[in-house]
Amino acid sequence: MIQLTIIKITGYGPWTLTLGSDREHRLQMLQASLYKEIQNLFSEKNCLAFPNRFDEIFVITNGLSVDDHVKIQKQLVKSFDLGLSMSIGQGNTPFEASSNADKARRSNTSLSKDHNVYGLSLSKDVDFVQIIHMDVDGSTSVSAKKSPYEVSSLIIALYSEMSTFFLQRNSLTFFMGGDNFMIISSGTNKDEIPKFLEIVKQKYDISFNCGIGTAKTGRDAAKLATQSLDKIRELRDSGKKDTRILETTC
Ligand SMILES: Nc1nc2c(ncn2[C@@H]2O[C@H](COP(=O)(O)OP(=O)(O)OP(=O)(O)O)[C@@H](O)[C@H]2O)c(=O)[nH]1
Ligand SMILES: [Mg+2]
Repeated sequence: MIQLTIIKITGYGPWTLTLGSDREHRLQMLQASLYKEIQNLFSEKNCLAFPNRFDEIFVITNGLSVDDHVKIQKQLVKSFDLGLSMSIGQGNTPFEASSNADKARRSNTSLSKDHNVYGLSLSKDVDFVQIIHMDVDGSTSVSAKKSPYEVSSLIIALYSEMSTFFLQRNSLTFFMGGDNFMIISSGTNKDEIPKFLEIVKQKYDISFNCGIGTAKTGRDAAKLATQSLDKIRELRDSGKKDTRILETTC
């Protein structure tokens, strides 16, 4: 099972209006610092946060109790004027965990009323995360032939393709910057990756390298996924072997 926490700014829409119309620069700074602080506090606990929409952040929180969430919530309250809700969900797949988190918040099922933490009672049987770190092979040479915004447009198209393909397999895709994507995977779709690689090769003439990491916590799984990806590059650059998909398990 995997545990995800969805963090959302509460009452954000009405609050933004109180700032008047010259507000966009302030909202951008607020969103960037909120993401930074959330990544900072959760990564200290071996969790990993994913930039979803800027007012909503997903975190893999395997091993984190309600109390741990409350402690982080108290820290965040000190730094930001805005309220945040935290909805915790567990499930056999990342999609199921995220749906359970969302259901708990919508039905007002609280784990800590005072601190805006929602969720059903938490099972301790949470010990599995699989992350796929996808990275465009040779994006520097792809970029050299296009203008910067054409590169962005291609990355958005690839993101959309990846998100749709993996959501159908109960997995959640996030764009991490540059030519990097991370998929919180359901652990059953490794055999599906070659199918995805074939689609993007055919449609966009793009090749991806896929490092897979499996561990108990989000940070460890991401570390192993990136380690697998670096190993693929190493094998490629040494001319030993052309591998596209590699898995490391702790
Ligand atoms: N989020 C994230 N971004 C990275 C990481 N490594 C590199 N980047 C970003 O990705 C961009 C592209 O770098 P690379 O993927 O190394 O370049 P490349 O030409 O595609 O080279 P190969 O991937 O080795 O084929 C960099 O400019 C960074 O912005 C990473 O581990 N995580
Ligand atoms: Mg690359």
